[in-house]
Amino acid sequence: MNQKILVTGGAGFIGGNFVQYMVEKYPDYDIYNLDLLTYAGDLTKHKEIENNSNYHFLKADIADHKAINELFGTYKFDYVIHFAAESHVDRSITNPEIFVQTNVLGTQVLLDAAKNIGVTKFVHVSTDEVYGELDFDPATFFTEETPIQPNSPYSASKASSDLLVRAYHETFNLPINITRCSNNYGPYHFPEKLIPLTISRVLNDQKVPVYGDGKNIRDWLHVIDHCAAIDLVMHEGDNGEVYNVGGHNEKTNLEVVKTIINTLDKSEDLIEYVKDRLGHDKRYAIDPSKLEKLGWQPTYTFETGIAQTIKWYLDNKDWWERIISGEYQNYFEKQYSK
Ligand code: NAD
Ligand code: TDX
Repeated sequence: MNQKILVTGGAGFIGGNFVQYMVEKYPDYDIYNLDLLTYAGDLTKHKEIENNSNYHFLKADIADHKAINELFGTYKFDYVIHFAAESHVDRSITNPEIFVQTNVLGTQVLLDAAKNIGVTKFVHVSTDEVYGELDFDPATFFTEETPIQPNSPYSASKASSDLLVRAYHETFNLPINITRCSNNYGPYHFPEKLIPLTISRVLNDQKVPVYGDGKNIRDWLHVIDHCAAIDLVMHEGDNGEVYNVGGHNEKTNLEVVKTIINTLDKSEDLIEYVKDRLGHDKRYAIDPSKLEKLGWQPTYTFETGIAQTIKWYLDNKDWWERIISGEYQNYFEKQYSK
């Protein structure tokens, strides 16, 4: 019988890319995309796979205990790859409650359901932000042994969910892996995040808001390299282990924004320095050597990945123009008028 893979959050950015990657790579697996379709979820991205016989969509809230247990009872999933979350740091500063509801309670509900049916593996997709921040010493990196020290309500909710996943492994022997990836970018990235926000605004000749002095550093990874890492961990990861995911692509925010402006042949005058994010982490940088030993290598450098991504946004204006013309307008005005 085909393996049944439950992908939560498969209508979002990374989960959506992962669903497409899996549907195409594994015709013998049944891929179940479970998503609540919040503001960040969108099914139009799956036009090309929605009629494939190995793709299925289930609409549900991961924090709805009854609905989730019924679905697990009906489908008896073999794997759970858990992406669904509230994912934007700025929104967690203005409205933290939903982050606890979805990221913490939702993860616990899924863990319980997975325990009850006895899955082969539960892969929890987490973030390097649970480690807190690094200073600007380029010789320092987050390893899997770095203490958990989250600074934002978003990262605190992700860290809490990581601890629950770990506890279900220790207490109930649930087979798990936790992945902690650096900042992703690529196709279908929601334009509230720095890279798609910059590309969409520069293409419309609008100012790009840069927080503080623009010198904060993020470690960027193309989303397809993240998908390949999760594919590897799901199949080969040692039970109970945490794997950091990152490709050594550290850039200041200003470097990222200037690269996009220059690639699009626009003026750097579009940069507008705005009030800093509260609790803004200085620097993230991943040591991915544990995952590399498992057999993973990224395929994109930042330079090749950002060129591919900019081209994708040029070729897919319909997708992001529809998003930024809706409720997003209210979000943007509120967020940047502070
Ligand atoms: P996203 O915001 O683009 O997508 C989240 C998806 O989850 C959406 O489709 C949304 O509808 C769905 N969702 C939200 N609440 C739900 C609920 N209660 N029930 C069911 N579905 C719900 O997020 P993303 O950027 O694709 O991130 C996916 C995961 O990867 C998150 O867990 C995030 O913490 C993690 N992560 C993200 C990054 C990054 O750079 N974006 C890096 C490392 C880890
Ligand atoms: O308008 C902006 N101006 C700006 O200067 C925005 C939206 C962001 N920034 C800065 C803040 C960060 O230093 O750019 C950097 C990147 O910001 P985001 O795109 O919001 O990402 P970040 O906060 O680093 O978190 C992302 O990576 C880790 C994802 O949103 C998380 O889900 C993931 O866990």
